[in-house]
Amino acid sequence: MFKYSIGPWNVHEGADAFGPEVRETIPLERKLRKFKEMGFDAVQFHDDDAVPDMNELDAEQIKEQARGVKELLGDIGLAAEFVAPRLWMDARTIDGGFTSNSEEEREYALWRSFRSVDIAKELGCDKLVLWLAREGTLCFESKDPVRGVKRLIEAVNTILEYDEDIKILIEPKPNEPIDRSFCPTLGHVMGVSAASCDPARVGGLLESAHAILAGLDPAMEIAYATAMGKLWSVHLNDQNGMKFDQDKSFGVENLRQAFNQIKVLVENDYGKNGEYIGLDVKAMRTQRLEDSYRHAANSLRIARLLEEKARKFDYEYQRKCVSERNYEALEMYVMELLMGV
Ligand code: 3MF
Ligand code: MG
Repeated sequence: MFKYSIGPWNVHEGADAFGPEVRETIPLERKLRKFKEMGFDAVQFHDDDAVPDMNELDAEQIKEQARGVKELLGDIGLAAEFVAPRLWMDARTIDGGFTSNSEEEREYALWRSFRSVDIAKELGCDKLVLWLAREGTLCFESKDPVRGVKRLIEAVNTILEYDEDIKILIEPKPNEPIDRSFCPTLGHVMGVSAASCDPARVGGLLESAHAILAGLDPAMEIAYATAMGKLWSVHLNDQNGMKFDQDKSFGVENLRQAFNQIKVLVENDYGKNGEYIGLDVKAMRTQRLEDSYRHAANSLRIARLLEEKARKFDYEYQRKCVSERNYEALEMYVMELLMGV
């Protein structure tokens, strides 16, 4: 059985690019207690989910607040999986953090990353996730694209040097909010890892929707990073084609693709080193406050049901089909398995 995680941002107020919030903000502690009740094992944090207004605090004050969150987690019975610096919200990161043209802004991005490492250690986890939201260009000619990649690698190295235990998981996404990312897919992440000063501490987090936005099958991305020994977390969700990032409930758009993501994870004993299956899902904007968790519950149920299906996959029949090269029969077997007939 897999262990599952989720982030406080997955219980969302519903604001989008064209309209304001439609649901009230639920306080962190209530969200955490609800996650536990729903069957989650761990929580994923943005740095300022754990320590709000951290820009106003010094390093010691930030650690102290993080210790309070650790106590709360202990009390509820949840682990912390990772911390991610929220590098895309500040006026200083409008044009990227690590790859900004401004030295001052690059320094701010590193400051937030160091503080995120501090928070992670206080929360008892050794994983830092970098979703490189604005590390790319809106206007191609506005940044030197070669230097951009090199700056990203330098930032990764600086964070690795800041703490000898921290592991960096890059969460690639090809676009949105930027147009062209310096690190759009897990293949690129593997390159950054190899070029870093300590490749053993740089891996990836695959988000289904992000792979689909790159025109890739998330199950193949999961397989690729697994083959490299670098799949250290996942954000399972779903996405209806190449449009805005939807963070739909896992499996609701493409059940077979969802099944194959779980199948690859099952086959490779994902979780054997303590990895969690993260669900990075958002409720539809239509939903009322009392339905703030339904999408998360649905995703968890779908993931668990697919886990069961994957565990009873008939490999003997699969081998027979493969030996006869009868892939139509194999495909129909998968469809019937998923349709429950
Ligand atoms: C954006 C995302 C983010 C990241 C999160 C942790 C809001 O497309 O997927 O979720 O997962 O910030 O890095
Ligand atoms: Mg994500």
